[in-house]
Amino acid sequence: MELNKNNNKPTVFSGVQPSGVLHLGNYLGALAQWVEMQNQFNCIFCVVDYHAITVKQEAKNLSENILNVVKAYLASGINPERSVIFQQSDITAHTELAWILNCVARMSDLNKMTQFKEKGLGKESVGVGLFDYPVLMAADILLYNTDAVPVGEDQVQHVELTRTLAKRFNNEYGNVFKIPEVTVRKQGARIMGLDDPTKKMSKSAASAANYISLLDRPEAAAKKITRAVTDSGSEIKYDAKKKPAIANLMTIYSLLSNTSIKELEAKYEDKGPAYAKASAGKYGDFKKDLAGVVVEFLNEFQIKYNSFSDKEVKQILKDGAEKVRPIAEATLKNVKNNLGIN
Ligand code: AQP
Repeated sequence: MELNKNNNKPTVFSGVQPSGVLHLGNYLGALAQWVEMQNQFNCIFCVVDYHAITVKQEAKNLSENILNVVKAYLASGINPERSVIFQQSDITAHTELAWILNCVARMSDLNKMTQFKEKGLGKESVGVGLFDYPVLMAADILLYNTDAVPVGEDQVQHVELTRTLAKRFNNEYGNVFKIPEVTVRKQGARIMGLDDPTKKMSKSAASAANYISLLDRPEAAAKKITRAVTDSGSEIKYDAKKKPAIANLMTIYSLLSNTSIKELEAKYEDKGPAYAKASAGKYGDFKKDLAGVVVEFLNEFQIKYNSFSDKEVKQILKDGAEKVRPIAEATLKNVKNNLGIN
């Protein structure tokens, strides 16, 4: 891949933390969007391992999860011939730039971020790394002259902070950073928990009933769909406010089966109250079909996922680091020049 050399394509940068097995929310909110972008952009996809350690990780799990995230990228359709895949900690410029941006960020900027508050909820204290996570994310993005950052809705606030820090640095020390735009999918930007449609699907959720992991056994995933919380009533109608659980299930169904919400509403129009009397119960027909769609998706995904060896993945990460290192180092050099510390 040429990366900013022989083409005028804009650059996309995004990443996933290797903090556990990826779930349908990660896939539908982020990875599926990345796959679509590969044609129009120079894409750089990172495994953000330094972000993962903002919450305690077991060393053995972390090293496995790093490789597993890459396998999930590949199984989703990220093509290493067209996109660069690399590991954040392989490029030291990320942590160097994060320190510099720490000196540009204000406590008041970070205090506005909601993620550390949510993740710190119920804990005695919050780690400095978790509080500072958005600054490291800003460094990740800004090192690569990024034009667009495709993320799920929960990360939008962090990309906005990135823009603030980049503009502030440019104003105070001279123009170095390109100001990136955030891109969020219209549908799927916030997949909610199956056990609680008021909270986002999350890999660190307390209960496995919250999420469908991309590596869940398909039959187990089907059970999770059957047991997913639903709303009162029995109509299959998209209404995110009044029927958040059904709206969430419809979003998953729509994206995985490439069927519009309108088509789904039409398909299940007569299957509400009448069907409720049948054995499968309320929303039964809809959930049964959705379970089938999820099973089919997971079967296909997991066949691809299991076809990649650790050796192959390590080579992809090594090649990726070699491709991005010169870009990161050039940006860092410009930053240091402007600061007077080269
Ligand atoms: N529920 C979600 N719906 C849509 N998109 C989502 N993303 C995460 N959850 C959802 C998007 O997935 C990408 C990678 O996320 P991450 O690894 O950076 O972790 P996260 O955003 O903190 O959420 P997770 O995956 O649930 O991890 P934990 O529980 O460890 O915090 C991002 O683009 C994110 O927006």
